[in-house]
Amino acid sequence: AKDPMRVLVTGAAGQIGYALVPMIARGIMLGADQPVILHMLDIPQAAEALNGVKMELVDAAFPLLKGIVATTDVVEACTGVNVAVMVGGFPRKEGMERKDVMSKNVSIYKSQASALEAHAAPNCKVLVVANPANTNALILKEFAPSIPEKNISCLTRLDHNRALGQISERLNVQVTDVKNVIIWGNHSSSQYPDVNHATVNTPSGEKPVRELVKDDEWLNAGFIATVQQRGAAIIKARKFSSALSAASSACDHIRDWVLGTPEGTYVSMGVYSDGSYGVPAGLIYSFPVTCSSGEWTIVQGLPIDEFSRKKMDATAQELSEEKLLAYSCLE
Ligand code: NAX
Repeated sequence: AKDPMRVLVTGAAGQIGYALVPMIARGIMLGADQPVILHMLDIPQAAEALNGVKMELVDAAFPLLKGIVATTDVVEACTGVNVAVMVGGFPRKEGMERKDVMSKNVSIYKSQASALEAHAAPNCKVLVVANPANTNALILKEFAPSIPEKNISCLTRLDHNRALGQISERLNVQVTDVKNVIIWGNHSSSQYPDVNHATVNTPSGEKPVRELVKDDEWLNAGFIATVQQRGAAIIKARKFSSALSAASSACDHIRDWVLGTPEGTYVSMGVYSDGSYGVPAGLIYSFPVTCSSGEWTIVQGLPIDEFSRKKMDATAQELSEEKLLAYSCLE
């Protein structure tokens, strides 16, 4: 039998945490043959709720779950973890300035970066979910200089999956037959959901999404806006933000990263830009990637048309501004 892997979930007493920890304990993130020890962190005000989540995990008697650490101590939470899913953060509240929210999250991600750097297992993989996800991941990277930058990412897989879902609904095909949509840039409404390289598996072979949809106006406007605004639509409908889909997508992100993507399929991950596709180096930006042997690689050489270029640049610009704002909070 495999040795257990330790998986940290911060903000584990929150909504996404409540959906995510049972998925991890069931083997959805790391595989049905991979035992896990869950590390759950939250803040002292949420300690009682966190303990309740721990009680439910015990009550569910998950065969793969070999241990539970539920704590408000960041060092205890980070010690020995192989995977860290950072869901905890400070939400934007009514009337708060962007700078105030950024400042709270910069200080959280700065201190959690130091704890991970000092106490996580070597080669720990980090996924930041909490918003502003790309910039929180960048701060985490800056304050954990000994963690390789390849090990720090942010979640745009939910946006990616939303794009797959929209295409599958539109064409009335199985979501598993649609692939290679791309989310470029920020996990915000400036993101660019791109279908120019996406295909559908049909009885007569793989066909481009554009050829099957035959409605460029929808693909260039309605589709993009729906994916960009989906988070807001969920809040409007449910009165709470996306949780089960965020948790499921976080599992997809880690599973593909650790276990690899299928041949010929790429997925979207927010990763440290090396300047590929003219995206400024030094931003955490969502790219199309393939994964193998626990490492992601940006898909190279995709042709980019003028429409895409503008949208990719606009979301990069927003990320550069967020980065400046985050740095101004450090002063
Ligand atoms: P909740 O408010 O339900 O949960 C957040 C939890 O984090 C709370 O239990 C809170 O006590 C805890 N927390 C706060 N500060 C902490 C700290 N310093 N250390 C540890 N825990 C801390 O929010 P939820 O709906 O679960 O969303 C969590 C985050 O995910 C938010 O920032 C949200 O904006 C972000 N999202 C990101 C998505 C993505 O695709 N990247 C999609 C879903 C979601 O909106």
